[in-house]
Amino acid sequence: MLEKINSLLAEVEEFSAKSKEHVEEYRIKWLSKKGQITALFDDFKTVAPEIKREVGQKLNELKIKAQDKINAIKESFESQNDLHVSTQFDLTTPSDPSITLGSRHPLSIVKNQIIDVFARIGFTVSDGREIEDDWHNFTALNTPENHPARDMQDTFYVNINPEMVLRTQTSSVQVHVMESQQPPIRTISPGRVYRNEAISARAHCQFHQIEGLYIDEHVSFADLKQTLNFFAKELFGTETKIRMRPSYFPFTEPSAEVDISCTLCKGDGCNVCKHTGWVEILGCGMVDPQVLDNCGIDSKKYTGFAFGMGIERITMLKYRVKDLRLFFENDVRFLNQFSGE
Ligand code: 2U9
Repeated sequence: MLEKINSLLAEVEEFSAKSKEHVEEYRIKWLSKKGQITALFDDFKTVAPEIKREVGQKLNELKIKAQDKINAIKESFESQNDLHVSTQFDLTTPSDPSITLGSRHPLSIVKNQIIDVFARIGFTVSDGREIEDDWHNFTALNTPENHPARDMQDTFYVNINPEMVLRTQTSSVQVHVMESQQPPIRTISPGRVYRNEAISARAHCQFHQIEGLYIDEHVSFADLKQTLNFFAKELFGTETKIRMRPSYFPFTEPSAEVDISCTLCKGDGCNVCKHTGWVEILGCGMVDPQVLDNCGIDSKKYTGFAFGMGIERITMLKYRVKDLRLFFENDVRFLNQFSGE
């Protein structure tokens, strides 16, 4: 019996197969119910006790080697097959022209352009929550309880306890920033805001803002003006001029509204600028010292400027979009016209 086992061991070691069918043929020959190795296990019962140990070990070795050899050859045929399948595709074939790529939403394109401009002069981006408490959306920003901005007509209230609001401005994000870090702070906050307004071509109950904040020692109105001058030229073209008009916001003092020279008529007067030569793009001002103190920043040591703009408004100006509702309808005939990062 030992002789038979040794001869089969030699056969297994030398075995190589030309095809999957050939391997299967040998699996049946050696290991199936009627196979040679299975038959040897049956004969093993009759082996004399004094050589049983030696024969048993050899028989087990034979069975394991045969199984390993069959499995290894089978696997090598299967991986060759995978390789063959993958090389059936021509990876250089141009893609199906009927599959069109999507494009970025115009509001995202303009938002990213604005972020890029401010990133170039050291502003970071701060994100925050859309459902805010009264302190971060109103009180810290110097908006007293009877201020019209808090009116039910303007603000969406969320009826949970304590009462929360859908943020009406992204400056709430910057209140969190000021509460958690000391100056220098130079950050912008892009995001969606909500106001309870009737939907029309010029207004919506949701829109997008970018608000900016710069706080350090000796920050002045001149810094604000230069920053916004740089921004306007970068976004609308180097020939763009800005002008500032006095205004009022509860969180800034003094406050101003900023116009740019009309991008369409270059200041000569047209329908877009209502024949004034100027178009309003944002609001700004020096952060009210009370707001700094509210957020744990020493207003005797630090000053700061802030500004805020509506992304829809800037996008409408840049791309001459006449109806704000188009931004929210997801009509591909409108969206297809925009490309960019
Ligand atoms: C902090 C303090 C003050 C941000 C500012 C404006 C002026 C402004 C409007 C423009 C059009 C909002 O989208 S809009 O309706 N915003 O005019 N925003 S100053 O002031 C801040 C910001 C953060 C801590």
